[in-house]
Amino acid sequence: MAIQWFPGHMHLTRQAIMERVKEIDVVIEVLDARLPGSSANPLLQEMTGHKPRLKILNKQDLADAAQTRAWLDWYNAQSETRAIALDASEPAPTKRLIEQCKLLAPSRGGMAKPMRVLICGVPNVGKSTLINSMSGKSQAKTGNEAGVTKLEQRIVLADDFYLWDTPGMLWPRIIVEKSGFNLAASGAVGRNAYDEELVALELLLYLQKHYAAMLEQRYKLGLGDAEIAALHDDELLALIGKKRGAVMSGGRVNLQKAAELVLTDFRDATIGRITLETPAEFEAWLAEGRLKDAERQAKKDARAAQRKRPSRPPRTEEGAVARAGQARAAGRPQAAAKAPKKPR
Ligand SMILES: Nc1nc2c(ncn2[C@@H]2O[C@H](COP(=O)(O)OP(=O)(O)OP(=O)(O)O)[C@@H](O)[C@H]2O)c(=O)[nH]1
Ligand SMILES: [Mg+2]
Repeated sequence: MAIQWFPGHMHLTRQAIMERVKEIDVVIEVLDARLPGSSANPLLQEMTGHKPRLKILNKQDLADAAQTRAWLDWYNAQSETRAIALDASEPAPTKRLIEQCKLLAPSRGGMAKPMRVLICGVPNVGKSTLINSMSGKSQAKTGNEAGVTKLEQRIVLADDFYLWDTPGMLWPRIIVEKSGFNLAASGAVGRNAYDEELVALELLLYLQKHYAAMLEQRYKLGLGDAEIAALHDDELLALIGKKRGAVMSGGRVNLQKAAELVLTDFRDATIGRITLETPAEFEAWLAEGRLKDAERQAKKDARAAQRKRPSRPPRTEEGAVARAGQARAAGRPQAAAKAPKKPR
């Protein structure tokens, strides 16, 4: 099951960003520090890749600190990319961000050439919250669900520094299946676009492997790391449901309720500070996703070519003469073979 969510307002955002980016000096791409690779929008890269860009690994307070460092090192080792980590508890990120923007666009500044910055990223990643803490006012609407900001909004940070808040945007086809799951687990996908149980199971699969001790700590399963890792994800979800009282009459575990509990516990870091992908893991998923996508495209092209090909070979004069010969040999009357008329 691939998770896809690209509602109408995202189409409009895509067009708005394409227009706006022409007059922008720096693009700030807000990523989720728990899933930096999966929350990097390839569409955005395509539309804004020619502009200086700063990546912010936001919500670092929820992510695994060691993994955030690994991601920052990975990004900052790439040419033309600057990345910093941030979270909403930083009281005044403005100074740090303005410094970074000036490094990226040194010719901008002053009333004649104000710095124009576009803030974009996937839904619910904290763009509007960041803008509010930068401006020191609640100018942009925020909320803990995907799709709060619906329209682009300009915020004047100083006479020579403008920011544009944009609605969260995903992309029309998420080819890395794991990214769809991670985005849904983080809260970047609309509630009706995914199955909570499947997303929770996929999340548990990763946590079993990388954060088993945290699962034990949170859910008091009475199991060691290796035992947790060896459980089937279905069994683990049922066990968590039982421990947390998600039980229906008759004693059966309510798996939907258990899934919701796990997702909420992950989203607010009650399980602990967790990152769902390393740079190497993400690169491997991306390579696999691209391969599958190329195979899918090749099959689609082959089907289209088949549809275009005529079902019978076109009738040629030589073909008709040959068919007439075959009919004669078979003792059928020649008229049945419908030999072509000779030109007069
Ligand atoms: N823990 C934590 N929560 C954050 C942080 N930044 C934002 N949030 C919360 O994340 C939720 C989404 O924040 P918004 O600023 O509305 O996100 P957005 O990117 O503007 O979302 P859309 O407008 O839907 O695209 C809110 O509940 C914020 O309080 C952060 O650094 N850490
Ligand atoms: Mg917003």
